[in-house]
This record gives sequence, structure tokens and C-alpha cells, in this order.
Amino acid sequence: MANERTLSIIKPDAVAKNVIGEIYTRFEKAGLAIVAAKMMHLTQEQAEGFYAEHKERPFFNDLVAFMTSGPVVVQVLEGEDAIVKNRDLMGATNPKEAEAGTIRADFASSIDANAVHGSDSAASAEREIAYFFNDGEICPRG
Ligand code: RTP
Ligand code: MG
Repeated sequence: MANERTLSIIKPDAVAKNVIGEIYTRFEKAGLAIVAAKMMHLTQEQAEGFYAEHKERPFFNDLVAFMTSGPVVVQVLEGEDAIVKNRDLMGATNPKEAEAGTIRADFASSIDANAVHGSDSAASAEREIAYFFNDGEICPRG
């Protein structure tokens, strides 16, 4: 077990549904601490840069359009095995395949409007956290 940080985004559909607090509660109940947070409306450039790994995928333009369609909440989660723990809380990318009780099963409406993002590896967590936060904006516990 390792103490880790991961980057989480509450996507525009979940912000519009007014479930920021319910999603934060799930993180906290699972033992993940929110050590940095901000609400922002991503520009096209910010969304394209964030999802650069998907640039050649057929869904890229729809993904960028969706992620810029309204405000998002971006946070750094910290805790034991934070990367996998957050992915488990999120559930499968397609909410139809997401296990009952996961964030996507409960709050997502489609594979595009799927409520949350979470880093999928230690390397992406490092890149994604640095993409949105400088060291002074992260407030570790203890
Ligand atoms: P995320 O990066 O947002 O946490 O989601 P993920 O790891 O579960 O999924 P990923 O493969 O990284 O895809 C990023 C986002 O692109 C949209 N997507 N659409 N139409 C499609 O086949 C398709 N596949 C992926 C989803 O909104 C996904 O969250
Ligand atoms: Mg991903």
C-alpha cells in the first residue's frame, strides 16, 4: 500500500446535476482527502492539452466539446492507493457497464457525459496534477 495522489475532475454533467457534494462525500468516505481543488470552465486549448493522449481517437472532438460545455471541479485526492481507489469509486467508462453503487452508475448519463475523470496510472497522475496545480496550491494533511 502506498500513499498516492491522483487527479480527479467532476465533469460538466455532474456539476449541472448539483452533485458535487455527493461525489466529494464518496471520496472522503473512502479515505481519500481533497488536498487541492478549483472550479473552472476549461478553454478548448486546456481540454485538448489535457486529453492529448486521445488526439487521434474518433471521439476526441466530442470529448473536448463536452469538457468545455460548462464548469468542472478539479481536485487532487490523496490517500492509500488513491489512483486505483478513485478508479474503483468511479466505475466503468460506460455507465451502462458500471457496477452498482459507483459514481458513474449513479450519476452518469452516457459514455460522454460520464460524471468524473480520474488518472489511470502513476505517470498520468503526475502529469495531470501538474497540468492544473502548482506545488503551492496543494495542501497535504498532517
Ligand atoms: P477519463 O479519462 O475521463 O477518466 O475516462 P476513462 O479513463 O474511463 O476513459 P478514457 O478511455 O480515458 O476516455 C476518456 C473519455 O473519453 C470518452 N470516451 N468516449 N465514444 C467512445 O467510445 C468513448 N470512449 C471514451 C469518455 O467520456 C471517457 O471518459
Ligand atoms: Mg482516461
